[in-house]
Amino acid sequence: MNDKTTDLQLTGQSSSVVMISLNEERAIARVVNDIRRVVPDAEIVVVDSSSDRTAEIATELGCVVVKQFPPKGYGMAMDKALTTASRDIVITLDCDDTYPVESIHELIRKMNEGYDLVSGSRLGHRPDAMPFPNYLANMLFGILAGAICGVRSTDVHTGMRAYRKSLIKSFPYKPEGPALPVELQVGPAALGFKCYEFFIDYKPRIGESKLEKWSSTVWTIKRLWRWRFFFNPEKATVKKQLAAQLTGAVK
Ligand SMILES: Nc1nc2c(ncn2[C@@H]2O[C@H](COP(=O)(O)OP(=O)(O)O)[C@@H](O)[C@H]2O)c(=O)[nH]1
Ligand SMILES: [Mg+2]
Repeated sequence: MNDKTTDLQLTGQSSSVVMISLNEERAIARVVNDIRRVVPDAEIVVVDSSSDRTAEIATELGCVVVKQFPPKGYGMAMDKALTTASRDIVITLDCDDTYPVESIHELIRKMNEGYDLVSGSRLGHRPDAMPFPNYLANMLFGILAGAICGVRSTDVHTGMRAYRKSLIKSFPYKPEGPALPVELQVGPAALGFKCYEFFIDYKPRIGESKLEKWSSTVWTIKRLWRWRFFFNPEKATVKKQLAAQLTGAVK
């Protein structure tokens, strides 16, 4: 790939940046403007379930805004965002200014090296912006991903990732519940998609957190269990179906 092609891709030409939002009117303009500064040519998709002005602001800033109201929860909103994205590389972010937008370039660079999924882990060290109980829980979920699924990841709940659109289309995730990032990390890794993880910074949030800790913990365990590495008929079936799709046996 020549330098010009690489430069063009780093402007976000082949990327959609997708976010979901629940009452993020204080953060949305800053986040969208930061994304535009880093990847001016990227499509920006916002699935909004707010009762405040988040959707109006995102529309004024030229985002593709999909309204999902009343709110259906994290997973259903993220599913809508992932499937609305129209470009080859689909990048997720929170709409709260916590993720380092400049790291989008590293996500794109790694995707251009041929990875199907690139993940920004917040847990290189304990981020000041993450409450200690959340940090411990996230560390534990990473350990459980190894123990239950045989997948190495330090942060299965990060909201900053890049996915190949074809992965989103072919991978049979279940969107219900607040643990979709968990399934979207361990499932593809367990099925043999090419995954890469690097450490990112994590900043203090603008606005109130919408995290439901207990529900999130229960759904995390459920989703890890779905991709458990010891004998698991569901995983074996999905593997066969994917292999058949790839070889053209199933359309
Ligand atoms: N559309 C939509 N967005 C949601 C919903 N729940 C959370 N969000 C958004 O999902 C993102 C992650 O939530 P956040 O409160 O930042 O959780 P945390 O990062 O785990 O603390 C934020 O951009 C929220 O506004 C929902 O039900 N619908
Ligand atoms: Mg957040």
